[in-house]
Amino acid sequence: MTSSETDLVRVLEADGRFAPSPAAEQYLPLIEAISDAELEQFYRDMVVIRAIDNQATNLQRQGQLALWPPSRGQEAAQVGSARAARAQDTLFPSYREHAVARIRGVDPIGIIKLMRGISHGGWDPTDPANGNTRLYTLVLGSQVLHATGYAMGLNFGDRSGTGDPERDEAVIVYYGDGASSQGDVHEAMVFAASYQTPTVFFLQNNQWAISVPVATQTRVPFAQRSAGYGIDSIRVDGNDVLASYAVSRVALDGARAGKGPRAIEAETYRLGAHTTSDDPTKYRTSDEEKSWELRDPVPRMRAFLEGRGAAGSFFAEVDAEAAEAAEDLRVRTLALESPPANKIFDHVYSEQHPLMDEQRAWREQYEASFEQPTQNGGIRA
Ligand SMILES: Cc1ncc(C[n+]2csc(CCOP(=O)(O)OP(=O)(O)O)c2C)c(N)n1
Repeated sequence: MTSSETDLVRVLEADGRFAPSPAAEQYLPLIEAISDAELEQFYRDMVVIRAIDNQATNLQRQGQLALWPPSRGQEAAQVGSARAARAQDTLFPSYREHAVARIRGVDPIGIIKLMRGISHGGWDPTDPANGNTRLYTLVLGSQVLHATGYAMGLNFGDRSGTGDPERDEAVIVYYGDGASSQGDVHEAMVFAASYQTPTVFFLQNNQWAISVPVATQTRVPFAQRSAGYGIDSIRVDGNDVLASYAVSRVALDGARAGKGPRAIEAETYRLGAHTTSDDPTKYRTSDEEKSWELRDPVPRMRAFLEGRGAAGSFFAEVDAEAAEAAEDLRVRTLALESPPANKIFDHVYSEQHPLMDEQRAWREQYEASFEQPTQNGGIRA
């Protein structure tokens, strides 16, 4: 990697000290304007989602979920960017944007239902309560094309770049370093640059695509790649919530104002496993893990707030809220019931479809065959 530290936007050191990097200079007025209440909210967001994430990981281990992709370590990248979005913006997540989804109003039980295998989507992306958050996408990179197409639609509909910041909309799409090797991401960037769509490409570089290290995915920092498409690109310390917020604010404001697409590469680290099906000890060293634990975004922000004089009672209150949110999720997960099996045919097509009717009927007949009396009068097992 030729990745250089000098172009990285960072304002918080690993120990929470406020020490802006040269690249952070232009963002300082924005960062200094963040209110105390907002700073506390950033911290609260990160702590609560971490507790929810731990709970979901435990639920998977206890057989309640088929799978869970942990977000531990990536909270600052997600919270900063999601808090930077305006209510009218549309967000296209990948599959571990739990903090993003929660901030936009998605109830985490929707993610649980998806990972338990009892829902095809998890939530209704058109319900205003879900803050314009599209569904999780497990096919790597496809949401990047969806986001760019959606952003193109905003241009066609005069919903972006009209000069009215209260109305103008932008799109932010999340994807990973591994996903960036998919053709979809490159096609989306060519298209976005050609048509100047209001898309913000938010790449969380968490250093690994399951067991494939980032050095295999790219020879140059990802921000250089997107710049090569003619897209304004920036690298940010993704474990610094303030830096993530500031670069996302500027990128989204620019996209919304009609200045074309922007790309952000957030340098972060997946502290947990890729998913609960993965064992990272097979491919990464504990030294690497420890070095990133020292850059954990949550204690970093806590140290910053303590340095500004935040009261111990504030941290206790946040911990209590997080514990309550996690417990609430556990209780509601254990109470979930499976939908009727035939529901699987309901949303394959948006309207009734003869093939689905046929398959539904076949399945009903198959189930009923278990109930048919046998010749000796018993019930066939
Ligand atoms: C098109 C496609 N190919 C392969 C996979 C299998 N797969 C799931 S996650 C993953 C690695 C993704 O890594 P990255 O994009 O860095 O995201 P991360 O999971 O690290 O957040 C792969 C190869 C997939 N889901 N979709």
